[in-house]
Amino acid sequence: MNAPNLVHLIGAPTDIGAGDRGASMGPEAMRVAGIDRALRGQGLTVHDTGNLVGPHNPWQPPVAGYRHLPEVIAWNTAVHRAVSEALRADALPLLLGGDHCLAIGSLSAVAQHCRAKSRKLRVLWLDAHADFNTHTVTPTGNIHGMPVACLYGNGPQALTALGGPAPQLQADCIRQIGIRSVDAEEKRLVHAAGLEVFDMRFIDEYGMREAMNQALAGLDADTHLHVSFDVDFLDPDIAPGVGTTVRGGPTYREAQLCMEMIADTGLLASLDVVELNPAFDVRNRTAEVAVDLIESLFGKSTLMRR
Ligand code: B3U
Ligand code: MN
Ligand code: MN
Repeated sequence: MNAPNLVHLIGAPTDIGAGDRGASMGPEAMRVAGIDRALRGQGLTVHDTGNLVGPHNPWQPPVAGYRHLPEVIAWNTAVHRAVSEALRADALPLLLGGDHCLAIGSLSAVAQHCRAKSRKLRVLWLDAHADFNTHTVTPTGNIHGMPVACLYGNGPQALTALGGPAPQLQADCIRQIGIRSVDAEEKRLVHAAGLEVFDMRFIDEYGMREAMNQALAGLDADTHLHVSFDVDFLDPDIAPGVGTTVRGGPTYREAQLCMEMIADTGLLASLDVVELNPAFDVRNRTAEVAVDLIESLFGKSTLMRR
């Protein structure tokens, strides 16, 4: 099956799982930076479904290891519904976050769809962080640090079972790329779960090309490829507009190659773009870089490509 030609833009204007306010402005910043025009330029049909609606951010401290759990559940329920609807319409859901807790709703819809269609699923998690914390080990209680754990069945039932009985993801379907900030206890959990991680040490030693070759190995025409793009994946020099900058991330060129190699598979079938925080940005530059990279992810190439 070829990648869909129709894209559903789904705005989720919330910072409910984050440690800073402002990711709620992400969807509008992406629109202002021209996401719609960029995708149309790649020959895609774009349907902007507008913004989902959910509870406001009450900005309260964590309760039993979770900050804003009821609100996070409400937002993810809405995301799950919208992403499921896009997939049913044979469209490619492009979730405009919002913080990374929303990947729980998005990926549980994708995983459910793949199970129903007997399709294989590969997830590329582009991030500075592993997002594998649980309520017992989290240093912050912020649920944007927990989506991968939830998708592996480790979290509150209302989140782990959004797409049917947990776990939504099988242990071997995810590849994490660009990781450079993992909490001490979280690290132990990542090792115990056997996640395949291409951290910055790997990218420094072997290069982005080798990391992506390995991360994309074993795909076939029947694989649904999902990219969860946390904008803090990028080096803060090119992407200051995120809540949790971590120095030493992929450069513009490395990020471009990463996106181009994904595009070359022709298998991209769903996408999250999360953690863009215009409150920390400079003249919307991070949103523009994100749009630029997304163009490459959807196949923009220079003359040199054969
Ligand atoms: N690991 C830390 C920090 C963090 C995770 N994801 C983001 N920040 N964006 C935590 O709070 O769990
Ligand atoms: Mn993340
Ligand atoms: Mn991150």
